Amino acid sequence: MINIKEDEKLCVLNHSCAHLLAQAVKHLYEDAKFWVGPVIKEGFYYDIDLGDIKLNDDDLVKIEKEMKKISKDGKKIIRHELSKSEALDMFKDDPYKIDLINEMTSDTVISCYTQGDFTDLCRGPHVETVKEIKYFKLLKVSGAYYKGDSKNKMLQRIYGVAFYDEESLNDYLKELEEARERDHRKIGKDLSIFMNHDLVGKGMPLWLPNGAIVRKQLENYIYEKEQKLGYLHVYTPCVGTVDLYKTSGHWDHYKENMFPSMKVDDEEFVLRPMNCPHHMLIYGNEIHSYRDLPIRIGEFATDFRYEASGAVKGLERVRCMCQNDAHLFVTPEQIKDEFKKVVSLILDVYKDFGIKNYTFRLSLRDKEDKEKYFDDDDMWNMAEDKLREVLNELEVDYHEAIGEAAFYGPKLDVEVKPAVGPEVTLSTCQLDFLLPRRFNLSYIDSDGEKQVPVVLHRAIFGTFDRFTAFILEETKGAFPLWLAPIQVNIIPVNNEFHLEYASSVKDMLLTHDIRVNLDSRNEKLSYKMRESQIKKIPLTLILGDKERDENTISYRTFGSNETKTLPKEEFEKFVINKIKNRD
Ligand code: TSB
Ligand code: ZN
Repeated sequence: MINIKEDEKLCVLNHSCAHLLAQAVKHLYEDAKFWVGPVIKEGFYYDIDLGDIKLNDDDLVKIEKEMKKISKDGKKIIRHELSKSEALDMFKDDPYKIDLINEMTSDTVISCYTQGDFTDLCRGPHVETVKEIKYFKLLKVSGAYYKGDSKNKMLQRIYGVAFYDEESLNDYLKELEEARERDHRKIGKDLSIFMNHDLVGKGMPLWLPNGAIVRKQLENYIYEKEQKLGYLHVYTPCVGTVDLYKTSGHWDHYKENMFPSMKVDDEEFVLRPMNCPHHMLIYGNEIHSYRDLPIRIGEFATDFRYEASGAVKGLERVRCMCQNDAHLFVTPEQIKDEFKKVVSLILDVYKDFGIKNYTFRLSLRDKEDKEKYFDDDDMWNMAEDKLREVLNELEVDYHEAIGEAAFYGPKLDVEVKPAVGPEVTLSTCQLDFLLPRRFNLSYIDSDGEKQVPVVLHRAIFGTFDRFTAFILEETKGAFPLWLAPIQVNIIPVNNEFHLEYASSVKDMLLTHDIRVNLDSRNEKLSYKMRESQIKKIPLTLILGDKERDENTISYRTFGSNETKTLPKEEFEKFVINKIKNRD
């Protein structure tokens, strides 16, 4: 998808289009007050205060019409430069602009741009006349807090995009439409995977029965893998005391991502944002020898994070999430080997799911940011060098990103691109010399001396939430057989003659715990077959005279128009193996 920000000419046009939008809004809503209207990758937006008015899609159509009218009038866009006091006077009725002007130093050259009856404060540059802004579209409107702060007033943010020719605009809109079709929020709704409800809260999705099946399959899949690799799985509460998070350092370095605390009797709890502290305590519950290490403590752990309300998104970015988490306690000599094993596991899982489009990011600290990152340069340098070393040895391609580390250490993040919106991290593996120290953890080395273990934090799926969002988009909802909520849909050609045989096939499949639906409704065969496709069920069986008389099964796989026939027993083996092999 094109990035408007990477094309200078398109940037100017989109910026001018933001002004055109503001002018049209002012014509239609004379009390409108304007905050900022920047260009973004996908076009532009403008944040506008319309008092109590909440815009909807119909309003966007009206605004767009007005924009077209202004564009046809073809007024010139003229630049003026002013002093700070002139600017303060000119925009005296516009509190948001006054705010902007006040933030400027007195020697800044302040400029504004006028087109007909509308003037906006702006650095520019702009196109020469509004006539040039011809091929544009307003895309959506949403709420946005003034200055992005939830304590401030909610403004209306209108998004749009502009191009120099009609074809580019149409291509772009088509791509956008395709991305929306692939958006896991749409597919998740169509296939009844999850829902949200205001009474539960923002970013707190409810997994519906179909979603719960997918999640359970994912849990089983990764649990089996981790068990084979020697992980020890635990269950721990999804709260901890404030003191626990003071001990870990989250209270000092991660508080803005946490829900506020709650007092019960003489204890003060928080909903946990991470479960590492709990695992530190489990490790510390016993004395360990170097011979016991690595110790790998795993959990499907529910965590809560205060994500900005504008950032929460379907299952991809939630406030209540379940991590496929583990903390690996190792000796310094074991770091490399264990880290490599985690990377292998990530690659192995991605292969199983056919995930190909991802990048590795080495997330480092920002040395200047002493608030977010604990202050111990030696420890950081050692940890960062160690990670680089392993990545170079593994010969994986990666890029470095400053300021993306966890507060306790650098990490390797695997980044993927959702259908809509910026990249997100799926898997992560993080190196930590800090938490084991803060919890006074130790093991006895071969000389009988106490040593501090090193911890690797890792999540292969990341969270079940985000991973499900991702595979919904990757597969467009057409899950592989082993993962699908309904695996087999049986359609008798005629209920009167074939229902009995169809029921026997259903019973046969049920004995193997296969998730099967028998569609015995009195609907036309073609209708039922179409619906089976819409629901993206991997196998649709069509059973009629021939199948009943010859004890066979005719089936279609999702997305194919070819019907294949197998003897019943062979079909039975075929399905069982396909599921077993997660084919
Ligand atoms: C791996 N303590 C570590 C853990 O041991 C940790 O919490 N790391 S994390 O902060 O990077 O989160 C782990 C993974 O959770 C991320 O890689 C990402 O895939 C997923 N994740 C993080 N925030 C969200 C969110 N708001 N919604 C959905 N998934 C999320
Ligand atoms: Zn952790």
